Amino acid sequence: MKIYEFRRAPNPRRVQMFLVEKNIDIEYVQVNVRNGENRESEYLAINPKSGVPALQLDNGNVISESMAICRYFDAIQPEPFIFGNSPEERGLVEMWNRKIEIEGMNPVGECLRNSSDAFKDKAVPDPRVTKQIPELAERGKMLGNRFLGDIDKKLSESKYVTGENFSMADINLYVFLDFASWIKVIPNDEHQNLLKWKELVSKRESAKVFES
Ligand SMILES: N[C@@H](CCC(=O)N[C@@H](CS)C(=O)NCC(=O)O)C(=O)O
Repeated sequence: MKIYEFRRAPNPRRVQMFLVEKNIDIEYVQVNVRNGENRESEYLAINPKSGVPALQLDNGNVISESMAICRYFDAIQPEPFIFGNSPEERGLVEMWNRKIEIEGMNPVGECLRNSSDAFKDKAVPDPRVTKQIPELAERGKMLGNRFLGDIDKKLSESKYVTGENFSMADINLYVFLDFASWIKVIPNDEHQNLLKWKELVSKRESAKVFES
């Protein structure tokens, strides 16, 4: 079993952090998305959509999508509980995972992919040509900043995103913050709750994946 990934890319980071929290060791194979290796036939045979990460099982089957990969390992080894323990907690983790992805990560991705030369004709993770739309970059940055305010407000109510327990939502938020800094969407003095939370999460062993 192995995971195809690109170490410093945000979606692989989500899986890396999750696996450290779970204490699961796995073989990683690097696919250099910067030089387009993920759009070459060898990798497209593994994931036809070209995105990383992708998990290849020992029987050859492939699971792509970061959250699906995490869910696969969670089903094999439920503890420690990262997707919540009680039904309520599970619902909240799912809710915040989706909000962080839809309201945070996607706009930041849209900003980057619609403004950077590196993504010319590659505005979505798909091997087919997709033209950039500069207005989406502008809107993505605005929405990224808006999300900083929203999540700061949420964190004024609880220690972690969904309550008193660390969860996948915290991993997603931590990765979002790093990704957002690429487009200069960065918490400031108005985001004290978020800054305090970031300090807390940065002390976890799993946050060290950002050093690799
Ligand atoms: N929805 C997918 C997104 C995968 C994705 O977009 N991965 C990025 C890296 S963070 C990628 O492969 N980009 C390379 C490209 O678009 O060429 C997931 O959650 O894993």
